[in-house]
Amino acid sequence: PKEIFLKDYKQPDFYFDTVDLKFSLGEEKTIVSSKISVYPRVEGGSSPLVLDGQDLKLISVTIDGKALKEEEYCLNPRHLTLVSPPSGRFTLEIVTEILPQKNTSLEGLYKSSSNFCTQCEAEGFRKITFYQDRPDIMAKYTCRIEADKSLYPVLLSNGNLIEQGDLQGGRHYAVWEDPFKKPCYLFALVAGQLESRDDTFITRSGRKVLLKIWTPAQDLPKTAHAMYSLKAAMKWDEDVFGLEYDLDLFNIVAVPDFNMGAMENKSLNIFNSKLVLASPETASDGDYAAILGVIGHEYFHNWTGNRVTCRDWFQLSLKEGLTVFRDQEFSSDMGSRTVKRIADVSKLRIYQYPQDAGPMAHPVRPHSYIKMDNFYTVTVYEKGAEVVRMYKTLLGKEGFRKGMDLYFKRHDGQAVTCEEFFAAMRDANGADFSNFLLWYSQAGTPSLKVASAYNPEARTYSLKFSQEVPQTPGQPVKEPMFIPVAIGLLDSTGKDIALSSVYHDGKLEQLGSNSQPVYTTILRVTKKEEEFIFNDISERPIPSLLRGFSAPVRLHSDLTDSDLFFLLAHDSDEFNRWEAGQILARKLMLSLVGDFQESKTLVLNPQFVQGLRSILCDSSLDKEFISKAITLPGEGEIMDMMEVADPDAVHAVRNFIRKELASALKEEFLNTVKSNCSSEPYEFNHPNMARRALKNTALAYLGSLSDPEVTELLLNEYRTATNMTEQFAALVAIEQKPGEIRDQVLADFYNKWQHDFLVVNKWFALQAASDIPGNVENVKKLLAHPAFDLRNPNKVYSLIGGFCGSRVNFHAKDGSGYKFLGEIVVQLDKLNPQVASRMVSAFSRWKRYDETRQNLAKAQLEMILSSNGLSENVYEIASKSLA
Ligand code: HT7
Ligand code: ZN
Repeated sequence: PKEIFLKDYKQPDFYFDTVDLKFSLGEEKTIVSSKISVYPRVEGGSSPLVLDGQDLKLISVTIDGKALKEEEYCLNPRHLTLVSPPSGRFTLEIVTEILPQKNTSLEGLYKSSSNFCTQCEAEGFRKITFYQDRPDIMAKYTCRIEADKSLYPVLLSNGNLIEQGDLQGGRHYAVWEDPFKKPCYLFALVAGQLESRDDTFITRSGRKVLLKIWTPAQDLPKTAHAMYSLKAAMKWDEDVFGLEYDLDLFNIVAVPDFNMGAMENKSLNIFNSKLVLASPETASDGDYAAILGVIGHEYFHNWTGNRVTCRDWFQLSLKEGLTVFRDQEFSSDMGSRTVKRIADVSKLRIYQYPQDAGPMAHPVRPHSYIKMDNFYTVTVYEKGAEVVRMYKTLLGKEGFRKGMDLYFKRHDGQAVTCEEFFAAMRDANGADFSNFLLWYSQAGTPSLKVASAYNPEARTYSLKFSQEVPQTPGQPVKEPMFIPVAIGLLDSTGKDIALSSVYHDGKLEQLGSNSQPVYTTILRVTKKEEEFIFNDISERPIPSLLRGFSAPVRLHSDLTDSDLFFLLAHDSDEFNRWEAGQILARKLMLSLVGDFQESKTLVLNPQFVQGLRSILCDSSLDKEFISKAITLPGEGEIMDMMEVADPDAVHAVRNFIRKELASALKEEFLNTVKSNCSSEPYEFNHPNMARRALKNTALAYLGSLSDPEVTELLLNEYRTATNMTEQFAALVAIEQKPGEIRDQVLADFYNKWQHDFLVVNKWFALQAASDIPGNVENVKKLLAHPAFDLRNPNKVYSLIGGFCGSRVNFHAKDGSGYKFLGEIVVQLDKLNPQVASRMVSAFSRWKRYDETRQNLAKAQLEMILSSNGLSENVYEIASKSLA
């Protein structure tokens, strides 16, 4: 397989300005005709025109109406090359035949249930027709669709519907025209039996936009929340960024077979049904929140991605990092900012930090790839969003908005790079960002150490920072990064100290005054070692470091346990209150893991129990915050901190602490459950979600006890729940204990929900991730369950992905979990390489484990690599994992 490098980027030799597509959709084959107006970058040049194409049958190719002779083009499995095209403008017409019904890769044109749909990002358009499939080719499109009228009554594409009518033989057609230039990855087509929920949005300039959400008729009642989310997103983008929707129609289509979450095709977003369909009975609060965020995300792409797009795929974070940041902010504004920040930082730590420390580590802007699909990663998305957040932290809300305005003013209608975004932020604010661009090019999570010293005589408080960026594949030597550290200092009563000035790098900087006190300031750490000295500090303060998680780094401070308990109780930065509790819990868990490995009796620190009790019982705190604050760090996070990851020890210790807390705080947890019950109908709003989150966390703790009173309570909760959030939480708690009750309740749940595939996926995921010993056998049985289908990505993510998330069973020391995954990956790769490569990633950190596990996992990776006809997708992940 060929590796593609950022440094090799070249401007295209030819541009396209209009593209007229015609699809004749059939039951066996589909004929695609394209008419492209082509012009060379340099008039009179003599370059060949190389078009990408995959799995296409070429029917004809003409230039300016003349069919090309055989010697005038070259065809191979990946390209159609026009050997010497005209040196001026010309019209290229190509006819191809494709087989969407046989396309199980779910990229290009494919069938989902009985409907046609497309997925072109990143490089799926080349499976539809021969084209320069790269984002810097931007053209205006029309699209004519012809199909059987009874099978496909609805025909959709980008832009505006300009013509429709009937044809002979029971067929009909529709013609769509998109007035905006776009890269081909934003092209979309949908044809099928669908109905729409309709609504309107009046933009702030008074234009009326028709909004349509399309699903099979029976699912329409479940689209109300998606419509609410879309309207909220449209309003938010106007309010916060002044960005208005630019067409009179916005379509969303929900499809059950989709490799990722959703796709931002211009005015025709296509969504995985999971992220559109919701009712209180079938979707949890988590699902509702995800729908809000993803509907927002795809809508926000209309400006950050579509109007201004990427020059090449290395710049993916330009649109994805920025748009994740925008959806995070949107969700924060719609709910609780602190809780959203905690959720986003947890996601970063649980998924991105391990990637940054493993064989697939890559910069936010990767330097190379074999298959671009493999770079839709948490690094590009989530770390990319943290990079955008740092601009905002450094510039403030107004400064950031100025930067965004300039970015659109300069680049609307263009395909640009991350430097252009950086320059807009810098120029709009006259800012000095020193070496900030390193965040795009250096992989690895920086480690930041802080040592503090108080000088009572001088009334100064010093913080000495030292940073280290770890080695990552291909990057053995790193430079120091620009790390914005938001900091506050607490006095002995827990109040924020007003910061007057800070001395740094030979300069004194004034921070606040009596009339304008400053309680949080941003230190710009840019060197390997650096000291900041705060003046006029009258007592030894407790520092609240990296407030709001102001940079994606691993922070190592010299805070003592008592400092951390103090911050947990008093910090005005709620994020850091949570963080203090997490640091304490991580320390505690690691020390108990050591005890477990030395076969010592485990004893839980009573101060920790007391700390959690006081959080749990503090009625002044937000309930969702309490739920997060009393949740222990995940097993993965603890394993990441160990020299050699020991899944059994970490699992045993986490369970031990959970049980100890549950029995010590049983009364408190029971009261929490009781006082957070409600017979009101389900509502998706922060107070209600927070109430349910707290109640469910308490139930989960109680579920770890072997206590008939608790079992009765859980069963009652399960039976009487009127919404999925509460019913599923009870089921999860019951699932922890193997036995007859567990089996009966799982069977009952399936019987109740077997008609709803999204709920059945939850049922698969719960059982797959179970910690009950030897669960691999159960998962194998579920593979043969009539509701399972290896061709549907959601089902694969639930059952196989769910299983890989279970530390004890996936990492079983007999290798049964690894063998199971290895065999499935080979099978899956034949159907859907993108999904198979996501699954094979579960092996990528095999070197973190003991020798026995290493050998077992390595053998599976080798087996996968030696299998016949392996896709480039899986090859890239498996080979990099072994390197
Ligand atoms: N921009 C979208 C990316 C996407 C995708 C990428 C590769 C393969 C399949 C895909 N489906 C969607 C999603 C997003 O907004 O981030
Ligand atoms: Zn996106």
